[in-house]
Amino acid sequence: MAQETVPRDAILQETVTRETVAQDTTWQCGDFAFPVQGPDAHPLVMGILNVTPDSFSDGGTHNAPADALAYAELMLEQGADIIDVGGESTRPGSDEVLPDEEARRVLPVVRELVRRGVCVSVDTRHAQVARACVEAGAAIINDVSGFRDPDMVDVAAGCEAGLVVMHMLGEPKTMQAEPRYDDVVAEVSAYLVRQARMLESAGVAHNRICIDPGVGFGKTTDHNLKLLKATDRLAALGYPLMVAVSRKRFIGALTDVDDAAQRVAGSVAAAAYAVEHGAVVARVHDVAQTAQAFRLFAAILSA
Ligand code: HH2
Repeated sequence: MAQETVPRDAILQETVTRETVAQDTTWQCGDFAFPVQGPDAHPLVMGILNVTPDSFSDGGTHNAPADALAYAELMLEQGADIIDVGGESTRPGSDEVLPDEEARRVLPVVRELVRRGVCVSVDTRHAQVARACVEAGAAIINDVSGFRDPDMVDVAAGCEAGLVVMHMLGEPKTMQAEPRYDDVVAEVSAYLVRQARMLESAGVAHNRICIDPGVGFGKTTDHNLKLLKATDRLAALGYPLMVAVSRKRFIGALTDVDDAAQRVAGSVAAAAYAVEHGAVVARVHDVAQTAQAFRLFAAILSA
């Protein structure tokens, strides 16, 4: 992977320097400006809308555009700020979906949600799909491959969408084979800062970038826990931080719950922990439960 070519000490030094830089007060996503610092800030809920036959916890449940739109409306009523539309499962071991097929799945849904004024994120690692969705009005590109593809960087630099830069070790097909790090928090932090700065060098404004350590993407349960425990350190890197743990396998492993749909309480607990430690966006399947937890949190903090 590309990060191996950059001296680690240099990256860590940069990371430390960045900690002293004040964060932007908003995350700018096209025409949407989400407050992420200061009195107007509140944790943002990104509702997951998978239009795939095979996603790990909700595959096939709202594949048809009409079902997907109805489900998006439900999540918006429940408190979602953003709808993240995905047409390719990136669960461990999954095969890549060709961009034409992925675009065929997501575009009708993206177009209609944009028409309704929704802040739409597209969850894709394919530049062709990202470009088509941004042209259709999507306000966020959520790239689980962290903008490694130069074509994806071109798309990012040529638009005003918000960007989610995620860390993934390798590719979904093989990432869980034997993930290894000397220091998972330092290595993931360094990667995220380096990719974010690469995007800034390509012309992307700092306040468009959000970072995500990629829980479950080439990480063991222990790696995931270390990253979650380091939320405050990741949140201090100078970019809004996303927590995306919803229903993931490590929650099942830690709580003996095989059925992903039954991992809601663990997911909400982990998201609430992360938000309390500085994360500002939560990507979740269970919007109502997460929004309820965040509202309670806010009430306690402002009492
Ligand atoms: N996880 C998944 C998909 N997209 N995006 C970000 N930024 N962070 C994540 O951790 C992340 C993501 C995997 O979850 P899901 O979409 O529910 O499943 P699948 O990939 O099987 O569709």
